[in-house]
Amino acid sequence: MKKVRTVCFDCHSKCGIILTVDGDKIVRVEGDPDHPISEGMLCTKAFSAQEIHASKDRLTHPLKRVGERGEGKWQRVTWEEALDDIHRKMEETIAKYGRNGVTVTQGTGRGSNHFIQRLRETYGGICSIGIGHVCLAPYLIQTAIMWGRQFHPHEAGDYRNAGAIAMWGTNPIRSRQYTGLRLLEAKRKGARIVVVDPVFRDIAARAELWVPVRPGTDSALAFALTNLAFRDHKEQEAYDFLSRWTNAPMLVDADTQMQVREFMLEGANASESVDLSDRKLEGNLWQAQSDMEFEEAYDPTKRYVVWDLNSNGPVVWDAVKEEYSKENVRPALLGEYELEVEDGTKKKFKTALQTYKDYVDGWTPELASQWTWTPVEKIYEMYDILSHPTDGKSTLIAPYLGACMMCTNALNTGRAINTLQLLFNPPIDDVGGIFFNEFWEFQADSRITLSGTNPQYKMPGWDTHPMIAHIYQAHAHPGSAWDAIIRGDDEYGPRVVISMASDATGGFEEPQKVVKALLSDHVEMIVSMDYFMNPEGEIADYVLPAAHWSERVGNIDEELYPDPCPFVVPQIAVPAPGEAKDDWYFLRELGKRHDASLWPWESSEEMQLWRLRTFHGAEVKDYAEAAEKGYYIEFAEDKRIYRKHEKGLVKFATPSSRVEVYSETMHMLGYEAPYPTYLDPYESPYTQPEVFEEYNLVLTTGARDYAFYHTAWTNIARQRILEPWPYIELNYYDARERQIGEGDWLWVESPRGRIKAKARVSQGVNKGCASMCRPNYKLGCDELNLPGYSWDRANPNVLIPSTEGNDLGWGCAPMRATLCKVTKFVR
Ligand SMILES: Nc1nc2c(c(=O)[nH]1)N[C@H]1C(S)=C(S)[C@@H](COP(=O)(O)OP(=O)(O)OC[C@H]3O[C@@H](n4cnc5c(=O)[nH]c(N)nc54)[C@H](O)[C@@H]3O)O[C@H]1N2
Ligand SMILES: Nc1nc2c(c(=O)[nH]1)N[C@H]1C(S)=C(S)[C@@H](COP(=O)(O)OP(=O)(O)OC[C@H]3O[C@@H](n4cnc5c(=O)[nH]c(N)nc54)[C@H](O)[C@@H]3O)O[C@H]1N2
Ligand code: SF4
Ligand SMILES: [Mo]
Repeated sequence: MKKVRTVCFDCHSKCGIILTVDGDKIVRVEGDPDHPISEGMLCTKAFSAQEIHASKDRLTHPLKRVGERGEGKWQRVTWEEALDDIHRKMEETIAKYGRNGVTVTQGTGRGSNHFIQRLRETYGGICSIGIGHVCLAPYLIQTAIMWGRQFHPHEAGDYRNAGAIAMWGTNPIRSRQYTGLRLLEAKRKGARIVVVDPVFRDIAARAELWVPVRPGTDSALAFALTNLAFRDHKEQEAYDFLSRWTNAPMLVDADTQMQVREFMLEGANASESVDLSDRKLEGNLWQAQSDMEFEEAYDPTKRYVVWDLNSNGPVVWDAVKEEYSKENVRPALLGEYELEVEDGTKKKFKTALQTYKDYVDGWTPELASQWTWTPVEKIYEMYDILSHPTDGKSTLIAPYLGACMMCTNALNTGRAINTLQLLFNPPIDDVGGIFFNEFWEFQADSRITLSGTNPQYKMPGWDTHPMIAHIYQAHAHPGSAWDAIIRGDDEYGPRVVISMASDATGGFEEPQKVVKALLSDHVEMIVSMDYFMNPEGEIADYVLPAAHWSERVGNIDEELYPDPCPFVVPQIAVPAPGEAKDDWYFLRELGKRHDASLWPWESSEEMQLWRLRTFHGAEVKDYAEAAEKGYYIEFAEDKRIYRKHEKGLVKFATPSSRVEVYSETMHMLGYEAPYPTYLDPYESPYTQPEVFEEYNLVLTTGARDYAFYHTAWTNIARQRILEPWPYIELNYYDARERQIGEGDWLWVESPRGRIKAKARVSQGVNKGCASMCRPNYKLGCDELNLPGYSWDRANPNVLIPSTEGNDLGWGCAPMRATLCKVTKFVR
């Protein structure tokens, strides 16, 4: 018997865990009390480690298809044979069709994000069909545009020291347990908690106020709260940050919606004049921003104008030097000011913040209540709580997947909530506020990812959703990619699909289309690497067995921890079944076949050690020594430097070098205005009333369950027993109107298709709304005699459109706001 300290990676919480092992068996599972984040906490999934490790369903050897696609006839092959063949096919296909010919599909990060990108770059920069159109990327991109740096609330929010907290479309008790821990600690210290969610879930039971919303309308709620904040002159309380570090005071030309530049003023140097109507955004701005090289060709002057209350006249903000043209400036945040312009006439200009205020002035709580289906008194009550944090501490607003990542108005909702947050004057990069952690820069470091090695190119969807597929070049827009495959598009349609730790038939919207694409003659090779035979694997050409976290050292590399931010050194506790390998092995061995010099490591231990030494300065002689130490605290605790922006250590890499509450970039990318505006969901009672006549419930899909990590573990008895059947949550009155009772089997239908689910009826669902959780129950559980439903019979994504109703630029699919109907299932 031995004890092994390692990391659970059955979700992003990555709790520290100690396994007691007897031979190849895990006999005991304990939380690691010394782990700096989880502090000994584990959830139920961790306790299934032995069941997962020893599951009879595990893939044990590489398999090659011998029968027809999907026929289920396989031949065992060696890793060498599989890797050689996959490599050869990739080379041939890239030579014939170019870089879009081969794609990697990705679900959530499972510890290989950087090395997947390295593999893509190794092969000349191949395509990726990732889940970044939803998940956290819509939040990161929104902060990258607004703040010029990326963060998300679960890592950046210092909840423990806040006095009021809004958990807005996020349920960390299930989804990110360390935030849950921190939230409960905040509550014990007196913090006031508000939860915004169409469904009353566990986290709402811990809150002072539950604010139900109609899915997909959170921006309206944000505008109403902003409206109230302006009524209370909250911008004056936040004056220091807003005036000094944001572009709120910059003057705006109402005719063009552009910020006023110095050259537009009377007496300015006319030779510096630029034609602002002819601006283009190109290249990989995401990379450029993280490299702090964000020089936008369309405005080389970068000299903006603000109104100085001290001198009662205009002053120029030089965004390159980051200074005003004179000393002792006190910028006006709100108001309208008259300036002499080029032709000598006078013209009035409002500040950027005033322009936004004018917009939200129309968004009274009463109006918002009509759109959001939130009782108006709840909006006032929420505002009151956020305005009165306990002991005068900070107010933190944490929006996540439910609010601003998976609906038609996703990016603008994120920006609206972020702007609201600024009006509550949180400490910026300081205790109780929003921390600037550094791991995003580190994650994108080109020494790991090799990003920038290959020239930019156009991925599928670059024309319809330019932000994701071209300008920020994160991933192809999935719906466009599947369409390109179905069309047999030689330029944009991938022919080889490699799915590692990703089941394309489970994670993406409208899997009918995904499967049609994968089964078409245009796809010449599919590779699936998983723990189990998943539905995509069933139609693949190669199925490769993956090692679980208890059996591997690789795959633990996303430093997405809050404060502190440790780099944790995992250890192998038990041998992987058969020839199962960790994902880094696959990436490394494939990468070597193309260019061995880019993959100089012999093992995943070496890869971890390299990272540890290169990025964390660890001086260790070998892996055993690193593992003995276990944790390397980075960027936090006593190493944390506060208010880095004030010390020049952090830049806001935006065109104005300031946090942009007013974003010309967003406007240039096709959004209605430079400030956030409202857009009702594409398929809603108001946008499509004729569809609503039949499909008369507003549906949100994908809320997390304790028991499952996305679609994984429905075959593991210890997990499945917690949620044995697919279910849909309905409001009690909606159920009664339809004569539906608890536990009834229902058809859940949308204009795209139908699936099965059992009714779960309560008053904890906003009336008129319905919710389905994420697992699609693809695998059955023999031990409990419970069925599996493959990809098409209980998977809520069947109901979601893949190209319609997406967020304009980023292409977020409307997974959290469409319409459905429910009818009793007649056997
Ligand atoms: N309708 C709807 N759809 C959603 C969402 C939603 O809220 N609503 N959420 C979206 C989001 S945010 C995300 S991130 C995606 C996630 O989607 P995915 O990450 O694609 O999740 P899964 O469908 O579980 O597919 C992952 C597969 O990888 C396997 N696997 C798990 N860990 C590993 C590993 O370490 N190595 C290997 N090789 N295999 C592994 C699992 O067994 C599983 O079959 O789903 C998205 N889809
Ligand atoms: N156990 C477990 N943990 C996970 C995962 C998992 O599969 N299982 N997946 C991981 C991944 S990849 C991610 S991205 C995170 C997601 O983390 P979270 O965003 O915290 O989790 P979700 O449960 O997807 O969504 C949170 C809440 O949003 C609500 N919601 C739905 N629609 C709306 C809406 O329109 N407006 C508002 N305000 N709320 C809405 C849902 O009812 C739900 O309670 O979870 C991670 N953690
Ligand atoms: S699955 Fe549970 S124990 Fe494992 S990392 Fe996530 S929260 Fe922690
Ligand atoms: Mo995600």
